[in-house]
Amino acid sequence: MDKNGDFPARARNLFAFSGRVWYTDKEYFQGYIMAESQRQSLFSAVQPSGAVTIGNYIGAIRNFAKLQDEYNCIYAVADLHAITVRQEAAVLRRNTLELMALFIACGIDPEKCVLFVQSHVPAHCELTWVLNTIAYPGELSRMTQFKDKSAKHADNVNMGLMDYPVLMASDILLYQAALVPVGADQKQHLELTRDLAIRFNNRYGQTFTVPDGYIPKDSGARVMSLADPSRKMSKSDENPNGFVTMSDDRDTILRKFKRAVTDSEAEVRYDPEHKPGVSNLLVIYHAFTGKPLAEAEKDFAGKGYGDFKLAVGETVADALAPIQAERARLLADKPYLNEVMKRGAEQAARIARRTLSKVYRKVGFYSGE
Ligand code: AQP
Repeated sequence: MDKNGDFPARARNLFAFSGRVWYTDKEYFQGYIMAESQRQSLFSAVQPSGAVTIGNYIGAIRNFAKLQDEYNCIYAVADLHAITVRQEAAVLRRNTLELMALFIACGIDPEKCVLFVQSHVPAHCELTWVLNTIAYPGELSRMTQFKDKSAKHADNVNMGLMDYPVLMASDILLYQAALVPVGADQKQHLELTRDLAIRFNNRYGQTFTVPDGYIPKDSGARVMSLADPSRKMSKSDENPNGFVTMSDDRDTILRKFKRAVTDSEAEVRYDPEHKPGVSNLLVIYHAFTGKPLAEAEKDFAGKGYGDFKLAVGETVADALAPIQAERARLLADKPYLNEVMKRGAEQAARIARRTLSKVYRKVGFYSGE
């Protein structure tokens, strides 16, 4: 069945026929149903809290399209999460549309995946309320991201910032996702999602699938800032030289890589502990070329850092060019993007409602039926 709960056109049409065709297609139909029911669901989201970086791309988004033929994939633009730090309304709206276009430009096919904007599906907030009643302030205040963001936004340490991981748990658990493709920075939040799912299941009976993380095995799980390789690359970094966005033009990309912090040696070697800057550039090069790190090192043997940085910058600019062109084409077609997100929200709401009804029944809410 598709995300609307309908059978695909081929199955629908052929199922209605009779005779020889009926027999053949009954087999097709049964095979199709088996394949679909054996598929696991997968959820992930990205915040429209700024221009998406190559860190977000390498750690998360580039995996999204790869997984869409194997799993029932559900991907969201997480605008509810984004407002946990101050956003300008017009900018948030623009970033939301741009992220939707970027998802599609990166190969996510809205015909294969459920693609939607988080605030369009009220069930995310509704489940968050219920999960809040089994989440403890102590565990939420211990989250690294909460501590980091509280320090960074000391004038705006709000309840939403602390509740961020509970909303994230709701995002995932609503869709009974078995897998969650994220970068390494989200590992702690994912652990909390698992804890909440297990806690709820123990208290109220089996309700949620307990999800596993799908964290890139290679070093791309944590891309570091170009300006300070001891910190992760973040789209909300105040220093724009720390990150490369998916929409930076070629000159900007080359300039940022040229300024990237390295070290006082002159050897291109992967050694994250002693050479974090150079190692980070090698990881980025590896992510965009697919070359193993050892082979990437060989490409720059005997070369200076100037040549190395230029080559990494050119590789990234070349790889981003077709994505940027497709994103621009999609952004020029706003009705199409609106249509995709509307359909996605309807599909997501239908799946989410099933889980939410179950949760409401288990906790004892009177349905009125
Ligand atoms: N530097 C990174 N390296 C690898 N993966 C990363 N991710 C984020 N930064 C890196 C992964 O990108 C996905 C989307 O992240 P998000 O937008 O939901 O939130 P975030 O993790 O807080 O990302 P940012 O860029 O740091 O955003 P801001 O600055 O707004 O907080 C996630 O899967 C994340 O793991």
